[in-house]
This record gives sequence, C-alpha cells and structure tokens, in this order.
Amino acid sequence: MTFPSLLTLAQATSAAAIAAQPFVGRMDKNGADGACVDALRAVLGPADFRGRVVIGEGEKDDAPALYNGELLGAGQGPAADIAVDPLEGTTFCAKALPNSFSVIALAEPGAMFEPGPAFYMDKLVVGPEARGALDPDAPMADRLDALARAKGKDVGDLLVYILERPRNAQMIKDILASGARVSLNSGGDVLGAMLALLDGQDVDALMGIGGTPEGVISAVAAKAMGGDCFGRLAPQLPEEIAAVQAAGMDCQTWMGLDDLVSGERLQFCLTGLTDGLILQAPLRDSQAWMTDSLLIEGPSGQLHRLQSEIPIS
Ligand code: VTB
Repeated sequence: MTFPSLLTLAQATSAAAIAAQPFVGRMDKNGADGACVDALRAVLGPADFRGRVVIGEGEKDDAPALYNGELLGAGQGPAADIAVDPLEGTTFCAKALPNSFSVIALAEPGAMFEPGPAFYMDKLVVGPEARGALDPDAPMADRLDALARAKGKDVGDLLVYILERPRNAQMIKDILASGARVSLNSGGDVLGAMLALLDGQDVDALMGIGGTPEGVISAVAAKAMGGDCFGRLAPQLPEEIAAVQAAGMDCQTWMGLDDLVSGERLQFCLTGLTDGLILQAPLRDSQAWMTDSLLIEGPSGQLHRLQSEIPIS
C-alpha cells in the first residue's frame, strides 16, 4: 500500500497554513479556502504515493480541486483513502479567531465512510479511557454517567464540547440537566474531537450535530489514538434531507469506529493556521516560516509534534 511519509503530509498542511496567512482577518472565507486548497494540492499532487479523495471539497462539479474521487499523488500501487480539510474553521480564519488549522487524514483503500450527500452528522467522540464504555443510544444521563465512571470523575466535572446551534439546543439542555458542563462553540468540530482525544485537555467529549466530513476526519484521529467515535447521519437542510432519503441512507443507526473508518493503518496530520489550544499559527522571520504540526500514526497512536522551517522563496 502506498502511503506518503508523515513529513510529506506535514509539508502539505504547512503549505496550506502558510498560504492562508494573507487572508487571516479579511472576512474572505472563499479566498482563504482557495489558497489552502491550491497550496496543499501543489505538495500532494506530485508526491510519491497514490490516494483517492473520499472527503474533500465536495462533488466534482462544485469543486475544481480536491473534489471527492480525485486521485492525488504521482506514485504507483493501490490508493489510500484521503479525507482532507485544507482549512478547518474557515470562519475562525476569516475573523482572525483562534483554532483554525489545516488537516489531512489517510486510511487504507476503501476504509472511509463515504458521506455522499449527507452533510450533517450527530457525533460522540471520547478519549481512550472511555473506549467501549459508551452506548450512544442510551439516555444522556446514562451516557454521562458511563463517561464519568470511565474517566474517574464526577459527572459534575465533565465538560462536553458542542456547537452552539439551534439544532443542538435540546442536547445542550440534556447535558446541563444531567449535571455536566458544556463548552459552547461557534465552530470547530475537529478541534472538539481532538480536545476530547488528547490527554491533558479539559474537554471530556465532543457531542452534537456538526459536519459529516469533520466526523470522518475525527474518526480517523479517534481510531489512531485509541479513543472512540460514533456518528449518525442527521441531515438538516431540505435538499440534503431529500438527497439522503433518495440515496436510501440510514439516519437511525449509530455508526461505530469501524463503520466510519475500517482497517488499521492510519495517518493524521494537523497544522495550526491561527493560534489555538493545541497548535500555533505559522511564525515568520526574514528567511522562513515556522509551522506547528501534530502528526499521529495508527494503529500505534504514536504522536509527533513537529516544527517545520519552510524557507520563503
Ligand atoms: C460544522 C462543523 C465544523 O463548521 O460543519 C460547522 O463540523 C458548520 O456548521 O467543524 P453550520 O453549518 O451550522 O455553520 C465547522 O464548525 C467548521 O468550523
């Protein structure tokens, strides 16, 4: 199987993070996203591997680059599945807020769940201590009890990261009614998943309805790091609901880790685009950019923190 080196992935997400810098705080989401896509693709296109974009910028007709199904890499051999979000947290970047980054995840060919027209997904992500301990169908109070037990905490000390959206309002009430706390966020589901998965962070779980692509990306991180991740399609937009129904997709059953990403071999790479809780924005001096990346390999769960110096050409 042809996977790139982790350093190649870091080069790609670093290139995206650097390319976005002129757009930070300019309220130009599309400009920033386009710059990230071009920069990331310029690194991965000629790289020595062969991969198929499963989660990208959307269907081919809408996305000229990194479209779903696009083959990337100049190498030979079987394709790896690629999930990529060259700019996760477009609004954070547009508003010069913390916690935007560039992310790419790789798995074995055919391993990743393909969301098709399903844009929204209900999610539950927890760290390694709680792997196998939670039933996503259980009432919220029972889920939080199980999580508290697994983490050796009181329910009252748990902190759940969730997007502040009307669609999550009932869940937010249920979490609070169970006695746990909420971290209410304007965006950043992948960040929430990472905070739940990484040791030493305050967040105990990511919950609620956010993007399906971010769910699959989070599932790769969860599997590589020995955590747990569940997802259940939860279409919200009228056209999305119709398309998901027409495709006969299941919106009742929770998918587990192996449904979202099967296989064992995994690669995951995040590079900071604006300063944030887990990564810093690229820093520039007269000669070079310095980027800050987190690399994770599965199944070992080996983490690497990488600072890359990239000469300014
Ligand atoms: C979700 C979430 C992402 O954007 O897709 C969100 O998963 C968009 O949700 O992490 P809305 O359509 O309700 O705005 C992110 O938060 C990206 O920042």
